[in-house]
Amino acid sequence: MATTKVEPKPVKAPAEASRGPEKSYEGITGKQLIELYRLMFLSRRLDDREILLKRQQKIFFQISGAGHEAMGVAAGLVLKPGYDWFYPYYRDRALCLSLGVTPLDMLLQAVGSAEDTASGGRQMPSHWANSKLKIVTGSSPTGSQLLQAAGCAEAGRFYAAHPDAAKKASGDYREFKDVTFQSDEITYVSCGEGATSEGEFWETMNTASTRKLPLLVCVEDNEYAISVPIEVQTAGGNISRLVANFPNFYFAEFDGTDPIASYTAFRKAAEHIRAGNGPAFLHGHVVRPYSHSLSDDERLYRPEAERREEARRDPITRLQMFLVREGILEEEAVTRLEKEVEAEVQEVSDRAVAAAKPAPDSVMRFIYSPNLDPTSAVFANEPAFANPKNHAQPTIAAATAQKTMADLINACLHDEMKRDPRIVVFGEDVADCSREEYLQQKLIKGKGGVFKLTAGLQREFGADRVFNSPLAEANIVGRATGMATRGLKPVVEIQFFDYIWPAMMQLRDELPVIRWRSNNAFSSPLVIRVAIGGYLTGGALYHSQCGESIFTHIPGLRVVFPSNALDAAGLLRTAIRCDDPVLFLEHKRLYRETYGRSHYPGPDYMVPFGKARIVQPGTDLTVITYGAVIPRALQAAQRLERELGVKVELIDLRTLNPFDWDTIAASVAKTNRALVAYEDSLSWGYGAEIAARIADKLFPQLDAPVRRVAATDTFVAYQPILEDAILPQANDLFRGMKELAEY
Ligand SMILES: Cc1ncc(C[n+]2csc(CCOP(=O)(O)OP(=O)(O)O)c2C)c(N)n1
Repeated sequence: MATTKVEPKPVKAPAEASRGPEKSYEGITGKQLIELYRLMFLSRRLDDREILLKRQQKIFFQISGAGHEAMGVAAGLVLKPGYDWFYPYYRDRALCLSLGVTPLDMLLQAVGSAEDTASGGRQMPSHWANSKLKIVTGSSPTGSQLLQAAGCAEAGRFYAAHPDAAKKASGDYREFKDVTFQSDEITYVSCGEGATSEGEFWETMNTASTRKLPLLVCVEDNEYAISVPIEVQTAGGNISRLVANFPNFYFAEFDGTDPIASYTAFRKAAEHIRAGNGPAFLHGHVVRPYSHSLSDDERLYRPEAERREEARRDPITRLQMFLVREGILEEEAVTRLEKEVEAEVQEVSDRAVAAAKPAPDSVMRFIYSPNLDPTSAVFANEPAFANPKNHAQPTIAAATAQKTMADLINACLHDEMKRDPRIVVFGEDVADCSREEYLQQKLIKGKGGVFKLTAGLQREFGADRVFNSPLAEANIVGRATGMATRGLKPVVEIQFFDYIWPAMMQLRDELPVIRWRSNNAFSSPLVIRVAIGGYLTGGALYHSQCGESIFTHIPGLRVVFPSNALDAAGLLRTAIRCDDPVLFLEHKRLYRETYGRSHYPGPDYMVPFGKARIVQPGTDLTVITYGAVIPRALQAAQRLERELGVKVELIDLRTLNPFDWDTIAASVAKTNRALVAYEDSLSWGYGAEIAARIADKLFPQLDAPVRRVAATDTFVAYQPILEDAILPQANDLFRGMKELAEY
């Protein structure tokens, strides 16, 4: 471990005879230092310009990189643009300039221009993105970039070990995903010391360490997170001390206002990583000469004396004095350089302010892939049963010779992994056995998921492609997102829907937003399989939850909820081959149910999204539902017909986002009555949206109010008597249908 505690002191050069631009300072020439100074000064002037523009109300937000410039340009000197990968923090303006983001690019984002190459006017300034330079679109949550960077690093290493996987292929998402990688590439990710308090920081350190990832984690420590000082944020006041025992890391702590000390740390870190020794952790002490952002006034919580003291460490003035003192630049030359920078900033500022604004009607662009529409006929492939005569549509009748939903999901995963070498499967317990030697020595059978849905995948495709994650759901989704950005197709598992919540930041603010916020420059198509639902007799609160409406409320995320084995196989294949992120909800109760079994439909069977299935045609009442309510509703509908002669048209939505409005509308036009049923608690549930749309759009065709049958507005209880009372049963559905038919 190479930890160096650096007290803030003036940039000091070793005493050497030669002076001037040719002299070298720990590997940086005087000439390079002049360029570093130019970039640092440019960075500061761009901040100042943005502050001015904000005051003139020409831009709408400002957050500066002031005080962090020396670390940024040092990183830029060591790392390779367009070769290494970057997940920069919002204070990394100087780094981005040194990588090749232009001042005009930056100000175009500040004004929110249509020509903003990072986001087309969709993101705040300093939310860097540049696909050519491999600067991956960043967001505002302080720690979510870290896990994605870990996934990005994993992807690079995966391609280096499996170069064939990088090849393009037609007919699925790979057609639209160019893959590049380098065997010694580095993924850079940075954050402030405040962000190290996020759990995702620790999850990233853990994974980088256990997997020896080529990841450079850089903490820019300005001792404040808005107004919260370091001693409140970090136990003992020093993050380096806390992380020092993570194995495999190169560590350095240094004065981040000194470009030479910073350069040395980055150079050594890069050597460590490129040699394949594992990740690096760099901790630079920097300053924050401006308030947190223009929305903050630090005078409210930092006394004048503290701010004056900090100003002595400003990296710009220190380097300027150093250049003059060392005879690298005459004072006159400094002035000239600064004037040139000022003129450049003025020029690009004028251009940015005059640049075209985005068109209001562009807002719907790039929520989903513009290239591959999963509702299209491309994804309508008929099943190829070995013996088609044997096949029956899902019924309640026992069909034991046929395959369960669990079988066909497993078969689909096998088929797709064989077909597509970019698929990786990971999650909690999904591997057959992490201690591979047990498998090789045939000592054990293997686990393959708590529900056995991934059984045999590791055996067939190896531990590089099928592996266990730590017990951390954000880790699973965040890493998968980073991998998918690089063109891999993670098909990850969240063991129970009830435990998806630690991943919520990644699922709400990251994964589904990446394409939209980068104006289609980046995308992360992947599949998250989640075991969901109740009716388990003893599943209780934490193994029975639904909650799909929370995810259908997220633009950019496809949500699928099959009710039978055949649909599960066909929809999962579409989910895997399509170009969007998909939440694939698998009802636990249906995994091995007799209802809805099917023969194996072959390796290319696909069901397009947004196409409902009419489970049973009818003329008197439309019932719209999905998932485990389907067999219960079918039972109720059959009883209704038997006892009252009422013919129910039962619609299985199959996918919840998108959903098949046309089928609903055609059915309601015929029956004039609609009941929406769902397993989740009634209020604010998924069916509320469907009911509202029917009431809104089909009002003239309705002979009765739109009704809903759903769970009570409670959690799901353990005792089966209570569970029965809480979740919608066939009797409840029967009652609801009867009342509506008789209305
Ligand atoms: C998850 C999350 N919580 C809160 C915020 C609001 N916020 C923005 S920046 C910030 C402080 C970040 O401090 P630090 O990581 O030390 O970086 P610095 O701004 O000091 O460079 C906070 C609380 C946020 N963006 N994301």
